[in-house]
Amino acid sequence: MFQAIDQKAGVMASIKLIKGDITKESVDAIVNAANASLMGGGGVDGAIHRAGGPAILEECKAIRRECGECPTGQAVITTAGNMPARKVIHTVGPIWGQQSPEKSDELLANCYRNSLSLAVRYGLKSVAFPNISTGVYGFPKERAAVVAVGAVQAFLAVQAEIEEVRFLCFDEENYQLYEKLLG
Ligand code: AR6
Repeated sequence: MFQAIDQKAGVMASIKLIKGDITKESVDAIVNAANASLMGGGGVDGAIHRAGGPAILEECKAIRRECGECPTGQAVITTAGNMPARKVIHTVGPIWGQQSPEKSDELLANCYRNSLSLAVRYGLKSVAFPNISTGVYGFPKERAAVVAVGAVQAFLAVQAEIEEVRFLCFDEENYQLYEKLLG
């Protein structure tokens, strides 16, 4: 376990690194690496919709009707359906190569920041993240890990609400990268 100091409250928010399947995590919210349509897909998005059941897609459809597509870097929230988590926060990572590397970093950091902000707004205290954009969207894994850890640590350093963040690494390469960064 790795810890970040909360400067405002003087309490510690913990960062945990876990190798495994995010759909099995018992946390207040798991984050989904979705696409702008919010209509599901492959990778972790497919796994979350399969494990959570149709209630997630129903809520995604309602969000689409009300708000349209989800822009890159933004986040929305639904039920977690049948999964142990209480909520799913759906965020849309950048597709590597669609903008400059620097802009991609900023958009990816926005995914982590906006997901945590949404969690705070809903009173959710523990959040598990997958390695957003590092699958189908092709973001270089090491670069994405640096952005993810930096964005989460910076967020936790100036807030009092989130108590625990888990990085869920599905593949060994990502796990090793995060271990190096957090160790
Ligand atoms: N638990 C945790 N991580 C997982 C799981 C799981 N069950 N399954 C895969 N991963 P990706 P992206 C990891 O492709 O790159 C979808 O079709 C995987 O090893 O799921 O953001 C969406 O609908 C990788 O490290 O998401 C979008 O169209 C990470 O999750 C598009 O893919 C992200 O890989 C989003 O692409």
